[in-house]
Amino acid sequence: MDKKIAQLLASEEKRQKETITLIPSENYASASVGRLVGSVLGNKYSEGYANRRYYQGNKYIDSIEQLAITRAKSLFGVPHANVQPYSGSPANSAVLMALLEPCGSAQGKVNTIVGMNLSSGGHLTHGHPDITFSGKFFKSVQFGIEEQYKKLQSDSVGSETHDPLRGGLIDYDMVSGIVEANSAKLIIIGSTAYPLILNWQKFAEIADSYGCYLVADISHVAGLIAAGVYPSPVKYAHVMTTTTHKTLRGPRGAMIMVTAKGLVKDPEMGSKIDRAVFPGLQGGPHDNTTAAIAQCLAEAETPAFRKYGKQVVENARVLAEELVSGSLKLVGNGTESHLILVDLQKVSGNVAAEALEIAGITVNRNSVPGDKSPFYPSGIRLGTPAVTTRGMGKREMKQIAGWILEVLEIIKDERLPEESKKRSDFIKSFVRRASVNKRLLTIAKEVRTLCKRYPVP
Ligand code: DSN
Repeated sequence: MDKKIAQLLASEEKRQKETITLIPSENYASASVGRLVGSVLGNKYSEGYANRRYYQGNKYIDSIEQLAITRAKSLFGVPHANVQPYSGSPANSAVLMALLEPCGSAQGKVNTIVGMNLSSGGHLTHGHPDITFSGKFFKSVQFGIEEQYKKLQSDSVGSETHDPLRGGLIDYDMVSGIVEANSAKLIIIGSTAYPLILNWQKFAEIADSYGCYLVADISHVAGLIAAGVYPSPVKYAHVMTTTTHKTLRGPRGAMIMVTAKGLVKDPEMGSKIDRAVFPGLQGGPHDNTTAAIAQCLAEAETPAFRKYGKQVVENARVLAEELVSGSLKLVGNGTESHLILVDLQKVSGNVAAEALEIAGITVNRNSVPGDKSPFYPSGIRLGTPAVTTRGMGKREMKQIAGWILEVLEIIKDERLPEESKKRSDFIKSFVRRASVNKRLLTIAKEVRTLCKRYPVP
């Protein structure tokens, strides 16, 4: 291997081994998944679908793709699956292209989509305005949880009315009003930073009342659904999209699944989606990824994976409880999934994420409901899929929570300048100071000691 790239690979391997990954969308895939991604399957071209390819030599590729499809259908209980999308955003774009009229279409009528906004825990592809395909090619109207979140803050602790773990933070009546007022054609729902359970049934009631498609983007929770520890939208949604590398612990890829309910609404839905993926938006599928998807779906059917999913949620619950006892403020006051969103209030998410990285704990800065800038947000997002894969449990979650609380205490007086032009310099100078902070460096050493006991796969 070229020396430079080999050195960089070795450094990244070391980083992954010696630090704690709490980014909730990251995980460690199995050695078999890795082997397939790096296999000869990456040498092949196979535009089209099984038995309908544009290239010769696809005998084995056809079987691999069929196997992945059969396993996806069986694991998630759906009649149709497409395993070719390159990743989550292309998967969502294919669904919108398949089911809706974009602006500039021959029909001349752009359709409206409704999704949850980014700072409330939705995703860019759920209609984020102006800068994404979903907000540019379609009319997008978004909803958020800002009001409920504000109300929860002003309520006394333990309030009966706003116990988030009993009803979530979403105002379903408000969503219904938005769908009706805008004659929406499609609702796309899924969370990247909403820690509580989404009520699929309520979204389905809204979609069905107004004749909309309901698309459930289960990217973050697919592995939890497979393990039976998070509710599946399969009975409620028409389409489910998912990436395959998060809690599902497979390769970087994605799938689109049409449910039985989807085929009742439109028997052609499966073929419309297949055509939108290829030739609509993509070229040749990544056959190495397809094989690795087939592998991760087989892994996800095992009792060991069910145990893993249960432990992911349990670990997140323990971590959240410890952080709350340390007086941190969590969006939703806790978690019902694999992820936790900490509202840092006065400290910036950027500063906290940098300090934690110096201490050997990798998180990402994240918007909290109502935040204006995703670049300078006031939260950090944590999750337990990767540490659980390493075998960590309750005791380690308590230890990690202790380190996080300590790091946040060290930086509690750091304030991001109001003036946005000064912010980047401030963060650079903060990183310089923090990189020589003795306690942060000692925590990093303690983290390395813990990591040695829990090797990555
Ligand atoms: N980047 C993914 C995440 O971190 O949640 C979403 O696309």
